[in-house]
Amino acid sequence: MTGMTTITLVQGDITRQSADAIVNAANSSLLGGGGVDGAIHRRGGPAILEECRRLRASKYGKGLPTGQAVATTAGDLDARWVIHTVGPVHSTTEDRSALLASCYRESLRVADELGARTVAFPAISTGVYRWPMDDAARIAVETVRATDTAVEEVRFVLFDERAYHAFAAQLEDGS
Ligand code: AR6
Repeated sequence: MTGMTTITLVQGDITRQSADAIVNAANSSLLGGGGVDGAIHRRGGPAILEECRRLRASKYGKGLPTGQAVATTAGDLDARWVIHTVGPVHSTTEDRSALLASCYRESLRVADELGARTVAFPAISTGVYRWPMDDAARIAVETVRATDTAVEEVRFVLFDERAYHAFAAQLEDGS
């Protein structure tokens, strides 16, 4: 299953991307929120929420645990699937970085199950969940590099210039 995964960076709105799968920085409820989550449900339309509700009524009655990932339709987005993952809230007293790494690894595992070859990720946990951008970029890039996946392109879609440069600095390091 090992292939060559290329990491690319784009500055912009992830809901404008064309990819096999777009990753959502969701919360455990799977029922929407602000940030990337709000944007994905707005632009993707009600089909995504409908499928999320079905997941809550079946496999994820208690919600999707932090660090895990699950796929739904991408609705009206230019993608086949949305992969929802729940990042950890940043803590200054507890190291939750393994959970943040798990979001990337589990999303890629789900992408492999689906047969997705191009996957767009936001900078998970760096918004409402307050993870410092440089550290989040390091964890994201290191985890993708260390993950055995058939995904050919991992595209990080960064909302602003600061996030873009944080990820670019990580790519220059040890690539
Ligand atoms: N495209 C790309 N990146 C974006 C976009 C967009 N359209 N909008 C925001 N970002 P966040 P989290 C950036 O808050 O920290 C939601 O309420 C943003 O600048 O979306 O994992 C969920 O329901 C930041 O760098 O996700 C959860 O409750 C990054 O995406 C909670 O927020 C992630 O910010 C999840 O918080």
